[in-house]
Formats: sequence, C-alpha cells, structure tokens
Amino acid sequence: MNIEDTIFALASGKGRAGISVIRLSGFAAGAALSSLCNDDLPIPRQAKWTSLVNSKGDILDNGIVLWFPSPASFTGEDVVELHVHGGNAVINAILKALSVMPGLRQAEPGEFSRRAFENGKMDLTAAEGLADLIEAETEAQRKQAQRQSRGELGRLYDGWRENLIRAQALSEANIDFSDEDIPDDLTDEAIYIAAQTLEEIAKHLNDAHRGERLRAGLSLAIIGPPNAGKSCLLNRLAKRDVAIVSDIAGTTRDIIEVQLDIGGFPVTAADTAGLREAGDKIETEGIRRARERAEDADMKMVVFDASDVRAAAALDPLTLELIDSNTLVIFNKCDEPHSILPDQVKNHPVLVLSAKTGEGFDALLVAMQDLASKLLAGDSGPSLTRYRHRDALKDCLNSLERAIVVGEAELMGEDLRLAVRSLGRITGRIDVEDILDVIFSKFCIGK
Ligand SMILES: Nc1nc2c(ncn2[C@@H]2O[C@H](COP(=O)(O)OP(=O)(O)OP(=O)(O)O)[C@@H](O)[C@H]2O)c(=O)[nH]1
Ligand SMILES: [Mg+2]
Repeated sequence: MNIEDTIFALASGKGRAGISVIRLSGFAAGAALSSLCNDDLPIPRQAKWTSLVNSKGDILDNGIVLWFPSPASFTGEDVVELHVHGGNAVINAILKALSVMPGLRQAEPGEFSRRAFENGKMDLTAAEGLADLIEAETEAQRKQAQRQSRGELGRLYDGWRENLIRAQALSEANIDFSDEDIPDDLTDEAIYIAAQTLEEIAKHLNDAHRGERLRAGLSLAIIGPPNAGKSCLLNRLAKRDVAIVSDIAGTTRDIIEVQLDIGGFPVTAADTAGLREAGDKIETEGIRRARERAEDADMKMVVFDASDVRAAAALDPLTLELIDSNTLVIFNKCDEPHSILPDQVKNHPVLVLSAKTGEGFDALLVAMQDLASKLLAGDSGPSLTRYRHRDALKDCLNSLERAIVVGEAELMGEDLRLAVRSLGRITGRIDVEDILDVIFSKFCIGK
C-alpha cells in the first residue's frame, strides 16, 4: 500500500441502481474533482449538482459531487464523493476517466478504512465494527456492530490500558527512585490497579462467547428419529421448500442449512438425517454428521412424532441422549390423533405443534427467541467479537497474573509493560503492522 497515491473506488454495491457513489481519497482528489467538473472546487461538505466530463470534454453523467477537504473527512485525507446514476456503463466511464488521471489508482479492499485508521480517525476495533456493520443481517448484529464502530469496545480497552500504564509508572518509580524518599505504597498501588484490571478483564472474557456468537450467528441443529417431521419443520421456519419431505423414513441424508432471523438474532438452522441404528452406508454417514452437528450446535431442537404409537412405550434413546440445557423439545404432528403427549421430557417443557398446519408455531418462535437471547444477550457492556481480541486479552491476563505475584518492582514493571502491549495490539495503539493486512484485506473494495 502506498499512502502517497490517491485512491478511488465504487463505494456503493455493484449492479444497476438508481444512484451509485464513487469515492476518492488522497492529495490529488481535489484536482480530480476540478477536472471532472471542469470547474473550481465546490464549497466543502455542500452538495453540488454538476456535469462530469472526461479529458476530451465528453459529458459522462450529471450528478451530485461532495468535497471533504482534509482533515474533516472519513479517511482524514482530501475526500471526494461522486453521486452518479447507477448504471454499469456510467460507472465504468467515470472509473475509466479517473484511472487516467495522474496520481490516481483503484483502491484495494479496505484501503479507505485503513487510511482512516492510519490517520487516527478510528481505532482497529472501530474499523472492525464498521466491517461488521456492513455484514450485519439482523437487528442484534447491527446494534453490536454499531456500538463497536462507535468505538465503545476500543474505549473500554483503552481505559484498561491507561490504568495499566499508570500501574507501570508507579512500579517503575520504585526502581528509578529507590534511594530517594518515596512512599512505600507505590508498589501496593500498582498491584491494586493490576488486580482490579485483571478482575475486569476476566469478567469480560467470561462472556460465553456472546459477541463472537452474535457476529457469526447461532447454530441450531434439528435432530430426532426418522419421519418425525424435522424437514417439514425446517421448511416452515424458512418459509420455503428447502428440504425434501416424505413419508419414507431416512429421507434426509446430508445437512441442509438455512439462515433465519429469530427476533433480531441470526440463527443458522440445520436439518439433519433421522437418528436410528439401521441404514445403508450413506444414511450411516448422514447420521454421523447429524450427531456431530448436534454436538457442535449452540442450540438444538429435538423433534418427536407425537402420533407415533411406538413412541408411547419409549422415546427414541438416540435422540433423548442429545437433550441438554440449550435444547427445545418438540412433539410434532399434533394435528394427528396422538397417543403420547408428556408435559416434560428430561425436565424440559414440551412444545406441542404441527409443522404441517403451523399450529403451535408462535410458541415455538417465542421459545427460540428466548433461548437465543439467553445465549446472546449479555450485560450492558460492549462484547468482544473476535478471536483476535480474546487472544490478546488472555495474553494480557497472563502478564497481569505474573505481575501481581512477582513482587519485585523491576520484574513487575516488565510484566505490566507486556500487559499494556497486549491491549495496545487490540486497538492498534502500538505497532501492529503485521496484523493490518490481515484485518483490512477482509473488507470489500470501496470501504
Ligand atoms: N400430520 C402431520 N404430518 C407431518 C407433520 N410434519 C411432517 N409430517 C409428515 O411426516 C412425514 C415425514 O416428514 P419429514 O419432514 O420428511 O420427516 P423427517 O423427520 O425429516 O424425516 P427423515 O428425513 O427421514 O429423518 C411426511 O410424510 C410429512 O408430510 C405434521 O405436523 N403433521
Ligand atoms: Mg428429513
């Protein structure tokens, strides 16, 4: 990446649209705008309706242009936005006109955000939050991403970092001025700050992976004996025919996934092969996959056939053993004259419904939402959303634990320095060149 270049890219989505936005950033952005408009630069931050021309004077389009001189812009550099008609030919003509201007080149993925970070416009967690905001599919994801992009997570980590820098200074004062008359309790105070920060970080880490789960979406496995109506249930949840439904036991073999929005929480629901002992080679593999998915899933739905007379004697043991605290127990086919309908199974309330008619479905959706919110809704603080954050926080915690037990001011200072460094890597307050490519290359072009 060459920060000297002026970059440009389509900032809005590809494909036909009423309006598309092309964005430029860098020292040559102003000259490019003047040239495109064949006019002086417009008043900063005020929309101007104009014709856009190429170097030969051909009119490419009419649109609105915006001029954001440095430093009051997204990237902190001179930025230009061109709001043009969203047709492929229009966009291509303008991009082509830009590409032949001196000092301009197409932006790489994430390059605008990276420049904003490099110019101190946002910390790394805020940049990640922005990327999540663009990816967010549900309301809860949007809220989490927005908090992070506003810098809430970064501020939490910076606050801890500042406390630890103070603790480090206190412990180092003991080394530097050990012969002089300084109060004995400086080390005590440093230990106190370290212990308190350690406690807060440990609490933050002990979050049942809520932020990461919300970002990735919860996984839900639908499991149960063959013919219980699992695929029928999935289709109703998805509101379309994704899985084959038939009265032949062992219809579903492979795992079939659909994305759901359950009261704002993202859920990936997986229909699986019916569990039973018998079966051919392919079905056996399907059942192996079903069990594996059930073990990995954040939440489960175990489905029994309420009309199955054999089930009256004993519920399928293969299914029963998979019930845990994050399971919804469902008795399907309540529209049929049924023979069994227990109030509870393994201390779980039973949801009685019909995947065929939709009876009992509202209660199922409420139960799903309650379970998802139990898994995802945390206390009021911002949640960590990436393994990268967790990893660095664990390093920080280890350094703090050492700092507290070591006792000797010199060694303590070194451990506190490492703890401060770990937090700095999350927000990008220290040299993090090695991770920047990894983070920003995951962004889309134009972001
Ligand atoms: N009456 C009634 N029939 C249902 C209901 N749900 C499913 N069925 C029927 O039960 C049979 C099996 O449904 P599926 O959804 O294929 O069952 P499954 O659990 O996916 O079965 P496998 O894929 O073989 O494990 C089909 O004939 C469905 O039409 C229901 O709520 N009521
Ligand atoms: Mg099925």
